[in-house]
Amino acid sequence: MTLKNIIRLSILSGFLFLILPLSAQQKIIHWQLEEVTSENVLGQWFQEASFIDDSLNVPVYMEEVLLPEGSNELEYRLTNQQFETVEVKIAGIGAEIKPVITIVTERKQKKARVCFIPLRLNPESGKLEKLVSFEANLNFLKNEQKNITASGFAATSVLASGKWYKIGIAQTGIYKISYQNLKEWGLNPDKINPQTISLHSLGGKMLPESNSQPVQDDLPPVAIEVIGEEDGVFDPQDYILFYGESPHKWIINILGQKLNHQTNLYEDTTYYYLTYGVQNPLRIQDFVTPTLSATHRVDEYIFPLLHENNDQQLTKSGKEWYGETFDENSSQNFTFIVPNHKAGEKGIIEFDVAGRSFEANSFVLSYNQQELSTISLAGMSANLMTGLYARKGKALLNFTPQSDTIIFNLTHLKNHLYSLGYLNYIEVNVTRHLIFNGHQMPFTYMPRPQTGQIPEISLQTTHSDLRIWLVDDLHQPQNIPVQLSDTSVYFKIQAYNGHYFIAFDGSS
Ligand SMILES: [Ca+2]
Ligand SMILES: [Ca+2]
Repeated sequence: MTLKNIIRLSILSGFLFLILPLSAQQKIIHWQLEEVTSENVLGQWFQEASFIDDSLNVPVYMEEVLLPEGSNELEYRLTNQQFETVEVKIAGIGAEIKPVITIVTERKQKKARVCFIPLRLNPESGKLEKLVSFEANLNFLKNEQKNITASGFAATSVLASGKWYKIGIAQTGIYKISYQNLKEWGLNPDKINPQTISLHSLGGKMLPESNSQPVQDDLPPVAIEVIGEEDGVFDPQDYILFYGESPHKWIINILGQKLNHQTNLYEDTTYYYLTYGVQNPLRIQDFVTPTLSATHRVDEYIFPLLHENNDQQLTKSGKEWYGETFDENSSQNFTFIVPNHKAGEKGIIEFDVAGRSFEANSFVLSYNQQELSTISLAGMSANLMTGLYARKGKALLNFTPQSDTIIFNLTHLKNHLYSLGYLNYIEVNVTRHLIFNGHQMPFTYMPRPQTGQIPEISLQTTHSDLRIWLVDDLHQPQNIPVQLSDTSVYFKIQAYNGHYFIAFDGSS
């Protein structure tokens, strides 16, 4: 079997925590008045604000806490809270301030990101109040040794019983868990009935940014395939296959005939939880092929690529993180590899930048020595107290790839020594021939205007045992029974909307 191994393995058998020394910090929130005044708009801002909550239009407090070695959870409690009344009405603010804590790994460093809206509705007066100071009580929690029965989770959680093994994945793909993997994780596969193995995950969704929105705190099951489970014995050659999805997603955009990237702002890992001893756990089912005749044949697909580094935040009011800086290094190249690109088909490129300069400045994007697009940015005043730190710009355009290797040049043009440019991201969508490449290959079906609704999708390959799963629903992937010709596998599907697939090579 040549499937990808589990990339990042974090095995947590049970969740018992050791508590490291407690620390309390006095915090003050420096509120400032803004010009906006209206009964339903909070005309206030505070220096410590990190971004605006989209749904409530109020600033959000964010704090990042480095986790000490060995600690992987943070408990954050607010005590000695001091409030002042605010004369506005905002629906959706609760009586209590509830921090949302997300553990993120950035540059191999584990951090807890604590976010909350520093507002509450005083249940007695019925008035809105802003938090002006509080004491932050931090408990660094540590996951203890292996093989401890779970405790410490909500009683309603599926995690409350049985033994749980946590698997972290960073890339979308088919993952294989072997007999040997289970042994390495401290399980005894000889004593496990493979028919009772169950996998669970939330699937790497972004947590709602508003703490008034509910967070799903239980883990739905994910359908898996367990090869060799029929006899009820986990033999050394038996294994588990599952579809794991990265927290960073690609979303089919039929109108734009492209895939839109959706970067998860808080996580770069999706966690899957494996357990056993479950009655009727979910298994992968076969997809039911439509009986109607195919309306057209499809042998190409739109392949998306993203260049995005999220290393720095520019504006206090923005959630956006930026990557490369254009300083003295004002011209940089970006390379994208598109195996089997379809010659003559137009690609779509979107790039997003920011400039910080007293004077007008611009970004020029070129391909093959030809200018494709210019983004012009106006100069800005240097008053950082207004929160305006940089001006943003974005462009979407077509280009025609000339080869499988595509190199773009991005140059920041400026007149002032202290002008700085920043790249947010470059997103590229290019048409590829549907030819199986590597050991596994995610692909999508994108409906086009004026085509029928029963495409016959044909994937060129020499593997007679190539498998394809339909993965529209990451909790319920379906196995597609494919037909074979000498050079391809093919199948029909009813397609009013786009579909997500993954092909993988099941040869040993
Ligand atoms: Ca078996
Ligand atoms: Ca970004």
